[in-house]
Amino acid sequence: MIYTITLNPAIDRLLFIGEELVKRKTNRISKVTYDLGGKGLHGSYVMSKLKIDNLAMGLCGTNNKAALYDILTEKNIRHEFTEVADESTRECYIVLEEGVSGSTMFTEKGLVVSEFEKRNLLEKVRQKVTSQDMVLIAGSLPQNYLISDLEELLYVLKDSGCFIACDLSGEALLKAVEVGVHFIKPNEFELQEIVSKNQSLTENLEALSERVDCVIASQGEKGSFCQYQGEQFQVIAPKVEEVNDTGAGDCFVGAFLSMFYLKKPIEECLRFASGCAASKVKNNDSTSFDIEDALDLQREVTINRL
Ligand code: TA6
Repeated sequence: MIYTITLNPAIDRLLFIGEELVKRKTNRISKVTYDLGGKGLHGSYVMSKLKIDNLAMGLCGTNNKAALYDILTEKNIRHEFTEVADESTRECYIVLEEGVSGSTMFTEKGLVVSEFEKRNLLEKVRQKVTSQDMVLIAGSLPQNYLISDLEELLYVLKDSGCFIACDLSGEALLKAVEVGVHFIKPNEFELQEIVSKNQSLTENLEALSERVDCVIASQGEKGSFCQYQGEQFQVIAPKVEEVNDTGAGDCFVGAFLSMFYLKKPIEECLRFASGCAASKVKNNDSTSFDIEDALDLQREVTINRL
């Protein structure tokens, strides 16, 4: 079983602007749509679509829980959230400009969580996770969820003996490395925050791999680098027409972990994940990708053993 833990989920509000965004001008919104937000939930979306048994956990606000649960039901995501009383799951805003590839994201800070609710989540995790499981913790932390809270959660997982994957950033990512989780996937900005500026990417990945079994440094449309079992791989992503890059990294993580969980060879995991992420950026929402398209696109992925 794979569990995903999204400590600070979101409802993404996608704002479509009819033309290019211009400062000091009234930029009219031509369309508004909603999608799932939060990196762990995106992972669960991919796993569910690939028919990998998974359960989405985490924290969510009671005020608008129906809106979040409706999206999860619509996307066939099995979930068991720890509810945070009198709080709202945040909204994140994704701005898409007509004729401009990519997107601009504005994220709210999110939940304020009580000690009681932190404990409830911890207990739920302790009761469910076993050594056979894989757990993905992904996304930002709620406002008063401290690094020490994350550390406690990571040690509960360590004690269970499960495989721990983290898609975190900043201090949270540093803590995950310090604790010695099994997988991390920093993007180029997140990597810069935790490594030495004087070393090359190759050296930094090697150094991180002393504590973390599988390290993937993602580089957007260029692809990624992976360090695993003493080997390094460069993954060159297929060229596609990018519409919305939001969630592409999450799609990669969800697809990679699904294949890894099925014990597929590392190159196969990387190739398929790269195909899924490339398919994702062709879609205008935060989550959609097409499995057939991903299978086609993975043939265009180049993997170089370094
Ligand atoms: O990666 C995309 C996404 O999960 C969006 O759906 C959006 O809600 C945002 O990231 C949340 O990011 P954060 O790092 O604040 O958890």
